[in-house]
Formats: sequence, structure tokens, C-alpha cells
Amino acid sequence: MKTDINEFIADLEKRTPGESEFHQAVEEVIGSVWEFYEKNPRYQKAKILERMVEPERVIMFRVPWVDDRGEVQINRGYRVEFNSALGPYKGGLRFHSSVTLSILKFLGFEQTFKNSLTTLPMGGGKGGSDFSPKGKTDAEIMRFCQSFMTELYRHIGPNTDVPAGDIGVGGREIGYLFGQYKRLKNEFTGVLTGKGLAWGGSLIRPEATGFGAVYFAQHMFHRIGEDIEGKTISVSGFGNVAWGAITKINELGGKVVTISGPDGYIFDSEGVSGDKVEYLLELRATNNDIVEPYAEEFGAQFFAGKRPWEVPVDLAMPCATENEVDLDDAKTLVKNGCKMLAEASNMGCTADAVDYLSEQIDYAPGKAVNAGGVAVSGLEMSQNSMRINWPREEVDARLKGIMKNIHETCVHYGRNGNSIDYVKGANVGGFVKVAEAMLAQGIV
Ligand code: 2IT
Repeated sequence: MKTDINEFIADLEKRTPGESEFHQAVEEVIGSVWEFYEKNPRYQKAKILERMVEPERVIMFRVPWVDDRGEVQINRGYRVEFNSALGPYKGGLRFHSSVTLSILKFLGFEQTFKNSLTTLPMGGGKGGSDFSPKGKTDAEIMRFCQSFMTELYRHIGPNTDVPAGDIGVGGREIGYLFGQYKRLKNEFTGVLTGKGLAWGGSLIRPEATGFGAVYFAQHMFHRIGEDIEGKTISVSGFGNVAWGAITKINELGGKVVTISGPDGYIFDSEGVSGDKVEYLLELRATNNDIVEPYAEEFGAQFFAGKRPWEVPVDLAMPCATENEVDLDDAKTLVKNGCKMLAEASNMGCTADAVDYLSEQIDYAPGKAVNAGGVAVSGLEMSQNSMRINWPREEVDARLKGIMKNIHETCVHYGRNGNSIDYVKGANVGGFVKVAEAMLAQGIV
């Protein structure tokens, strides 16, 4: 048993050199649960935390494929099977040029606690590749997906490990991956989630992360006697999560004034609503990863190379990627009157931004806010096991119930006088179930 947090982190850094995103994710969780851990000698004796930071299994593999010009391309594939205490490994696949082992370990680690918060029977895992779909043709994406699955298929299965989408992996990629899995195994099973509706997918899965995040934000507002209706909101990104969040915000009477891409951000004072929301899907389908065309299409303003956090809003919802809000961004948001930040991206804020925001305003971390995505993946697994499809209302009602419950868990474990420490609430709430399951299952 390490006697203090610093010793624990120093030891982790020594054993996992250079994995800065992973260290950041672990430090946040350890910071929240340490006090609790110290009070529970049975956790310490079983070295629960030491075991939690070690993935059960990491698979890394070569992904060779041939591009449209006939040139051979080599990417690296990964699956980090982090923790199976609560169920089969579950978590998305990310295809992006920034993908490294450190990124996937941070995501797999976070996923374990997020999945625990949903109360559904899912362990934690994450995978992906440094393959970038940007600028690739459909045929190239299919060949890449087939090559990727030709190795991955032997490690996954509906009772073992159930991947889904993440950045760069949507319905199209899940389709190609599923087709190749089925061909290799000769089995039609719920081995992936985010499938098409005609072949085992669940209604609301595409919208689930964004819808769930807005349901969570609505609970944050209700707790302080306010409502999303009439609020001005900044969103980053323009992908699946942003699209779902914007759709639900419009439905609830809020106004989204920003979206963003790697090229800069859009300020739309009229609000991103109506046809403009569906346009986001078109923009994404171009595979160019730029948001600027929105400005020309709808006469909005585009700010090249900047992030949307300089725009005054009531609520900020990062929906793009990790560390997209730094301390300066956080200070600007607060200075401009922002009273709430609900993180829909995974680890959207840097560690110092989290510390600052938690002291100044209501800040809720990704593992609580964005858990609706994986929750509906869990519901997709249930429907696949029963070989039935629930109607839209049923899935949405379950999603709402799960998000309400996660908010209550955060309030329960994070209460601090009149305010709520959502980081502590989410981390302790997620940790307890995983720790108890690990204790019960012995030293494995
Ligand atoms: O970060 C996430 O929770 C996801 N990318 C969704 C994972 C899933 O298995 O649906």
C-alpha cells in the first residue's frame, strides 16, 4: 500500500513513462477517492487501486491496408481491455491521427467508472487506431476497417468485449467492422454497438451521448432552481455528440451559439437550429474535418484557429475531445458570466481548468455527463440478447432514468455544503461498485 497520493502517482509515472493523458485521468480519480480508500483497509489490503490502474490486457497490432492509388499503408491498432469486474469490456473505438496508447489507456480507465455509473453490467475498455479517416474515400475506409477487424475479431465477442464508436467511428465504420466480424466468425451477434437499425442497432443510440448530456445539464440547472429554457450555450465540435446535444437543447428551448472544428469556431448569434442542425451531418460526411463551410452556408461568423470559449454564455458544453478547455479558457468563461460547464467530451478540461472551474461554478466531468452514449449501448446489448427492439419512447425513458440516477449519485457522493463537487461525486460513485466487485472476485 502506497502511503500517500504523491507516492502512488510517482510510482505510476515511473512504470508508465510518457503516458501523460493516462496519468492525468488517474490523478483525477485517485484525488477523489483517496480519502475513501484510506478509510477502507480491506480495499488497501487487496490493493484495489494498484490493480485498477493496470489494464487487464492490452492488445496492439499492425493494420496494413492498400489505398486507392495502390500504395501500402501501415497503421497501428489497439484494444485496451481495462477492467471486467462489472461485465464484458465495453467502450468505443477511436480512429484519429492523435491516437496513442496513452490516449486509449486514459479513455479505457475513465470508461470503467463511467460504465459503473450507468448501473448497467459493463466493464471498461477502449480501442482504436492512429488511422485518420480525414480525406479518405469510402473504399479506403472499408479496407482499413476490414484489416483492423481481421486481427481484432479474435479478442472480442458479445460476452467478452463489445466495442462501439468514438471519434472517427460512426455508423459507416461500425457497419464495415461488423460485416468483417460476421464473415470471419460466421456468427451474427451483438459484438458491436452503434449498429444500423435494420441489423441489431438501437433507436436513440446515435443521439444518446448528446441527449444524455443535456438531460444531465438540465438536472444541474433544476438543482439550483433554473432551467435550460432561455439559456445561451456554447458547444464545441460538430460531430455526433455536438449534433445530439444541439438537437436536444433546441427542443428544450435553449440557444446554441457556437460550434467548432480543428480549423476554428463558428459564432451564430441566431442560434444553431432548424436545418442548420442537419447540415452538421452533411458537413461531417464530407470527411474534411472543417467547420468553416457552415459560415458561408448560413452567413455566420468564423474565427480561424480559435476555440469557442471566448463567447459569453450561461452554459458551456465541450463536445469535441480531451483537454479542449484550458485554464485560460476557463477563466475567460467565468469572467464572461458562464455559470455551468457540463463536459460531454472525455476529459474535456485540463487538470488546472478542472480545479479552477470546480471552485468557481458548477462543473461536471465527462464520465458523468456523457455516460448516456454507453448507457444506450448497454441497452442495445440487452435488446440483442433478447432479440427484440424497443420503441424509441422506451429507450429514451430508460436513458432519462439513467441520467437522473447518475446525477443523484454525483449529488450523493459529492455534496459539499450547498454546492456539489461533481468530480468527487462521479469518481467515488463509479469507484465503489467496481471496488466491491473486485473484492468479491478475489485476486484476479
Ligand atoms: O466514450 C464513450 O463512452 C463512447 N465512445 C461510447 C462507448 C460505447 O461503448 O458506446
